[in-house]
Amino acid sequence: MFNMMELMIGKTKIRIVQGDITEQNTDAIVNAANPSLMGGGGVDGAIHRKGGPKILDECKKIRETKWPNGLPRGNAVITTGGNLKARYVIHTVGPIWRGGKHREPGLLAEAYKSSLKLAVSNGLKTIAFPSISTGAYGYPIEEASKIALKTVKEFLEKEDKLDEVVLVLFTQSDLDIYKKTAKTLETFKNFH
Ligand code: AR6
Repeated sequence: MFNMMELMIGKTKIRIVQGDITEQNTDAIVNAANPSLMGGGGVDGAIHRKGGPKILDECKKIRETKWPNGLPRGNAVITTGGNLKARYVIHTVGPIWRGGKHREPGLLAEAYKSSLKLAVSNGLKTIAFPSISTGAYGYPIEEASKIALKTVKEFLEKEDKLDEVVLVLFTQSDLDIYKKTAKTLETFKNFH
Protein backbone atom coordinates (compact mmCIF):
# COMPACT_ATOMS: atom_id res chain seq x y z
CA MET A 1 0.00 0.00 0.00
CA PHE A 2 1.72 3.21 -1.07
CA ASN A 3 1.17 6.01 1.36
CA MET A 4 2.34 9.07 -0.54
CA MET A 5 1.45 11.00 -3.68
CA GLU A 6 3.37 13.78 -5.36
CA LEU A 7 2.96 16.18 -8.22
CA MET A 8 4.63 19.32 -9.58
CA ILE A 9 2.64 22.49 -10.09
CA GLY A 10 4.98 24.91 -11.84
CA LYS A 11 8.16 24.87 -9.77
CA THR A 12 6.49 23.57 -6.62
CA LYS A 13 6.17 19.98 -5.53
CA ILE A 14 2.99 18.98 -3.70
CA ARG A 15 3.24 15.90 -1.54
CA ILE A 16 0.37 14.20 0.26
CA VAL A 17 1.62 11.96 3.05
CA GLN A 18 0.54 10.14 6.14
CA GLY A 19 2.37 11.30 9.26
CA ASP A 20 2.69 13.55 12.26
CA ILE A 21 2.85 17.28 11.46
CA THR A 22 5.21 17.91 14.39
CA GLU A 23 7.82 15.65 12.78
CA GLN A 24 8.00 17.50 9.47
CA ASN A 25 11.27 19.24 8.62
CA THR A 26 9.75 21.85 6.34
CA ASP A 27 10.61 25.53 6.96
CA ALA A 28 7.17 25.99 8.51
CA ILE A 29 4.42 23.75 9.78
CA VAL A 30 0.86 25.02 10.00
CA ASN A 31 -1.06 24.87 13.27
CA ALA A 32 -4.83 24.30 13.21
CA ALA A 33 -5.28 26.75 16.07
CA ASN A 34 -8.23 28.54 17.67
CA PRO A 35 -8.73 32.32 17.85
CA SER A 36 -7.22 32.56 21.36
CA LEU A 37 -3.82 31.32 20.09
CA MET A 38 -3.35 29.94 23.60
CA GLY A 39 -3.15 26.28 22.62
CA GLY A 40 -5.68 23.45 22.68
CA GLY A 41 -6.01 19.79 21.71
CA GLY A 42 -5.26 17.94 18.47
CA VAL A 43 -2.55 19.44 16.26
CA ASP A 44 -2.43 22.58 18.40
CA GLY A 45 -1.70 20.62 21.58
CA ALA A 46 0.91 18.46 19.87
CA ILE A 47 2.74 21.49 18.42
CA HIS A 48 2.91 23.38 21.73
CA ARG A 49 3.95 20.25 23.64
CA LYS A 50 6.77 19.40 21.29
CA GLY A 51 7.76 22.96 20.35
CA GLY A 52 8.01 24.23 23.93
CA PRO A 53 7.09 27.52 25.63
CA LYS A 54 8.71 29.93 23.15
CA ILE A 55 5.81 29.37 20.77
CA LEU A 56 3.22 30.34 23.39
CA ASP A 57 5.31 33.38 24.41
CA GLU A 58 5.22 34.67 20.85
CA CYS A 59 1.50 33.89 20.56
CA LYS A 60 0.88 35.96 23.70
CA LYS A 61 2.81 38.88 22.19
CA ILE A 62 0.73 38.65 19.02
CA ARG A 63 -2.45 38.78 21.14
CA GLU A 64 -1.14 41.80 23.06
CA THR A 65 -0.17 43.69 19.93
CA LYS A 66 -1.81 42.72 16.66
CA TRP A 67 -4.89 40.68 17.62
CA PRO A 68 -6.13 41.65 21.12
CA ASN A 69 -9.54 40.07 20.43
CA GLY A 70 -8.11 36.88 18.97
CA LEU A 71 -7.10 35.77 15.49
CA PRO A 72 -10.12 35.88 13.15
CA ARG A 73 -10.96 32.66 11.30
CA GLY A 74 -9.22 32.44 7.94
CA ASN A 75 -6.25 34.60 9.06
CA ALA A 76 -2.72 33.43 9.86
CA VAL A 77 0.24 34.55 11.97
CA ILE A 78 3.81 33.27 12.26
CA THR A 79 5.94 32.39 15.29
CA THR A 80 9.14 30.52 15.98
CA GLY A 81 9.05 26.74 15.76
CA GLY A 82 10.78 26.53 19.15
CA ASN A 83 12.17 23.02 19.61
CA LEU A 84 10.45 21.64 16.51
CA LYS A 85 12.36 20.58 13.40
CA ALA A 86 10.49 23.31 11.51
CA ARG A 87 11.93 26.79 12.14
CA TYR A 88 8.49 28.41 12.10
CA VAL A 89 4.90 27.67 13.01
CA ILE A 90 2.19 29.38 11.00
CA HIS A 91 -0.96 29.51 13.12
CA THR A 92 -4.26 29.70 11.32
CA VAL A 93 -7.85 29.25 12.44
CA GLY A 94 -10.27 27.27 10.33
CA PRO A 95 -14.06 27.42 10.51
CA ILE A 96 -16.18 25.36 12.89
CA TRP A 97 -18.51 23.18 10.80
CA ARG A 98 -22.11 24.33 11.29
CA GLY A 99 -23.78 22.53 8.39
CA GLY A 100 -21.94 24.21 5.52
CA LYS A 101 -24.01 27.36 5.00
CA HIS A 102 -22.14 29.62 7.37
CA ARG A 103 -19.21 30.61 5.11
CA GLU A 104 -17.32 27.45 6.09
CA PRO A 105 -15.90 26.70 2.58
CA GLY A 106 -14.68 30.28 2.06
CA LEU A 107 -13.12 30.48 5.51
CA LEU A 108 -11.37 27.14 5.10
CA ALA A 109 -9.91 28.26 1.74
CA GLU A 110 -8.80 31.53 3.37
CA ALA A 111 -7.00 29.62 6.15
CA TYR A 112 -4.91 27.76 3.54
CA LYS A 113 -4.36 30.87 1.40
CA SER A 114 -3.33 33.14 4.32
CA SER A 115 -0.84 30.51 5.49
CA LEU A 116 0.68 30.12 2.03
CA LYS A 117 0.94 33.90 1.60
CA LEU A 118 2.65 34.25 4.96
CA ALA A 119 5.18 31.57 4.02
CA VAL A 120 5.99 33.42 0.79
CA SER A 121 6.17 36.85 2.42
CA ASN A 122 8.65 35.45 4.96
CA GLY A 123 10.84 34.00 2.23
CA LEU A 124 10.13 30.40 3.26
CA LYS A 125 10.46 27.62 0.70
CA THR A 126 8.67 24.64 2.23
CA ILE A 127 5.49 24.35 4.28
CA ALA A 128 3.48 21.47 5.73
CA PHE A 129 -0.26 21.56 6.49
CA PRO A 130 -2.45 19.35 8.64
CA SER A 131 -6.05 18.81 7.57
CA ILE A 132 -7.43 22.07 9.00
CA SER A 133 -10.86 21.98 10.70
CA THR A 134 -11.46 18.24 10.20
CA GLY A 135 -10.83 17.24 13.83
CA ALA A 136 -12.39 19.08 16.78
CA TYR A 137 -13.99 21.59 14.37
CA GLY A 138 -15.98 18.82 12.67
CA TYR A 139 -15.56 19.77 8.99
CA PRO A 140 -16.35 16.65 6.89
CA ILE A 141 -12.98 15.58 5.51
CA GLU A 142 -14.30 14.65 2.03
CA GLU A 143 -15.44 18.27 1.58
CA ALA A 144 -12.42 19.76 3.33
CA SER A 145 -10.00 17.76 1.15
CA LYS A 146 -11.49 19.30 -2.01
CA ILE A 147 -10.99 22.78 -0.65
CA ALA A 148 -7.47 22.06 0.61
CA LEU A 149 -6.30 20.63 -2.73
CA LYS A 150 -8.06 23.22 -4.90
CA THR A 151 -6.82 26.14 -2.84
CA VAL A 152 -3.20 24.96 -2.84
CA LYS A 153 -3.35 24.25 -6.58
CA GLU A 154 -4.84 27.66 -7.44
CA PHE A 155 -2.31 29.44 -5.23
CA LEU A 156 0.63 27.63 -6.85
CA GLU A 157 -0.63 28.34 -10.34
CA LYS A 158 -0.07 32.06 -9.64
CA GLU A 159 2.92 31.86 -7.30
CA ASP A 160 6.20 30.05 -7.98
CA LYS A 161 8.30 30.99 -4.94
CA LEU A 162 7.68 27.84 -2.91
CA ASP A 163 9.65 24.62 -3.44
CA GLU A 164 7.33 22.26 -1.63
CA VAL A 165 3.89 22.08 -0.03
CA VAL A 166 3.21 18.97 2.06
CA LEU A 167 -0.27 17.92 3.14
CA VAL A 168 0.10 15.70 6.21
CA LEU A 169 -2.74 13.36 7.13
CA PHE A 170 -2.68 11.80 10.55
CA THR A 171 -4.34 8.51 9.59
CA GLN A 172 -4.23 6.19 6.62
CA SER A 173 -7.99 6.55 6.15
CA ASP A 174 -7.69 10.36 5.97
CA LEU A 175 -4.85 9.97 3.48
CA ASP A 176 -7.04 7.65 1.38
CA ILE A 177 -9.78 10.29 1.30
CA TYR A 178 -7.33 12.96 0.12
CA LYS A 179 -5.96 10.61 -2.54
CA LYS A 180 -9.46 9.84 -3.75
CA THR A 181 -10.29 13.54 -3.95
CA ALA A 182 -7.02 14.25 -5.77
CA LYS A 183 -7.96 11.76 -8.48
CA THR A 184 -11.23 13.61 -9.15
CA LEU A 185 -9.46 16.93 -9.73
CA GLU A 186 -8.10 17.46 -13.25
CA THR A 187 -4.67 18.78 -12.23
CA PHE A 188 -4.07 15.91 -9.87
CA LYS A 189 -4.91 13.11 -12.29
CA ASN A 190 -1.23 12.46 -12.93
CA PHE A 191 -0.49 12.13 -9.27
CA HIS A 192 1.49 9.02 -8.48
N1 AR6 B 1 -0.21 15.53 12.96
C1 AR6 B 1 -1.01 15.62 11.89
N2 AR6 B 1 -2.36 15.65 11.97
C2 AR6 B 1 -2.90 15.58 13.21
C3 AR6 B 1 -2.12 15.48 14.38
C4 AR6 B 1 -0.70 15.46 14.23
N3 AR6 B 1 0.13 15.38 15.28
N4 AR6 B 1 -2.97 15.43 15.45
C5 AR6 B 1 -4.23 15.49 14.97
N5 AR6 B 1 -4.19 15.57 13.61
P1 AR6 B 1 -7.63 19.28 15.03
P2 AR6 B 1 -9.34 21.46 13.99
C6 AR6 B 1 -5.31 15.68 12.64
O1 AR6 B 1 -8.70 18.90 16.01
O2 AR6 B 1 -10.37 20.49 13.55
C7 AR6 B 1 -7.71 22.36 18.85
O3 AR6 B 1 -8.12 22.15 20.17
C8 AR6 B 1 -6.67 15.28 13.12
O4 AR6 B 1 -6.84 13.87 12.98
O5 AR6 B 1 -6.23 19.34 15.50
O6 AR6 B 1 -8.93 22.57 13.06
C9 AR6 B 1 -7.49 23.85 18.55
O7 AR6 B 1 -7.02 24.56 19.67
C10 AR6 B 1 -7.58 16.05 12.15
O8 AR6 B 1 -7.72 15.34 10.92
O9 AR6 B 1 -7.94 20.74 14.39
C11 AR6 B 1 -8.86 24.30 18.15
O10 AR6 B 1 -9.67 24.63 19.27
C12 AR6 B 1 -6.78 17.30 11.84
O11 AR6 B 1 -5.45 17.05 12.31
C13 AR6 B 1 -9.45 23.10 17.45
O12 AR6 B 1 -8.76 21.96 17.99
C14 AR6 B 1 -7.29 18.56 12.51
O13 AR6 B 1 -7.76 18.27 13.80
C15 AR6 B 1 -9.18 23.13 15.96
O14 AR6 B 1 -9.85 22.06 15.35
